[in-house]
Amino acid sequence: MFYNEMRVAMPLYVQVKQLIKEMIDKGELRPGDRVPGERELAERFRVSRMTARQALNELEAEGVLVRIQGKGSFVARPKIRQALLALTSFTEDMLLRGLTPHTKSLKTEVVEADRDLAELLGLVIPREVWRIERLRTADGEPMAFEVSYVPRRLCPDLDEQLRKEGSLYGVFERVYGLRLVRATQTIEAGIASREQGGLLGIKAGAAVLLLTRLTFTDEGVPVEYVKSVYRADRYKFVAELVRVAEGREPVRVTQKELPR
Ligand code: 16G
Repeated sequence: MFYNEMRVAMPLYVQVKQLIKEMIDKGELRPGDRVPGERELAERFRVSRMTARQALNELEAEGVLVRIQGKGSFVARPKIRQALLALTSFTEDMLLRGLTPHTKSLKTEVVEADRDLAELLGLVIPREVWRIERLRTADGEPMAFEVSYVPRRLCPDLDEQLRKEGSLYGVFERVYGLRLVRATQTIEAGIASREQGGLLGIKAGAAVLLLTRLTFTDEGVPVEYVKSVYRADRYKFVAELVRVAEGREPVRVTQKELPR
């Protein structure tokens, strides 16, 4: 089985990995299915248990398989592929994928922005902002935990409107007539705290994606600064990159606009 022309130069564990991936691609193994264990793979493919283990370990590290202690390895569900170019809301993103979005509002309060936040949101006086903590779910599954900061003067009764509408972008656009046109976003690797893990249904210390987004209206007014924690096992971000033509300036954001 291994010694066809294509595969002859590849290390054995890579071949085992490929065979498992092919089984997934062909639908012979579906998300949630148990993958044969080390011993079974070793027997089936006539490789050592160490080779089988290495293949399983790498597939787990790549997020193709999920290992549950004492139970074995299972095919992971495909991650949500989130485009990096479009300025969309969580609600829109989930609906687009045929998933039902839901928001659990954890805390809504008015706070005084500290200096950094005031600078990002372009606030002098008053510096009052809404601080909104929300857990976002799709088909009942926790996906992200978000803390948003919105200048109070732009949205005086945001708490009430959000309770009625559910979608923050919906409230911005439909209630306050704010037209969102662009945002700067950062993405970093992180690990879930115990509290975040509890909310997101993952272990404390599991990989997460930390995002910030600063969103502007068509008049260049900063309307929201958000810090989000996304499950790294459920999300991947996808961007199309274009080579900048000679003599053309790449798109730049000013240092001041760049969220921390
Ligand atoms: C996205 C945004 C968040 C925004 C939310 C609005 C990131 C990382 N997250 O989740 O800033 O508040 O969409 O969604 O940019 P909603 O309209 O469904 O409340």
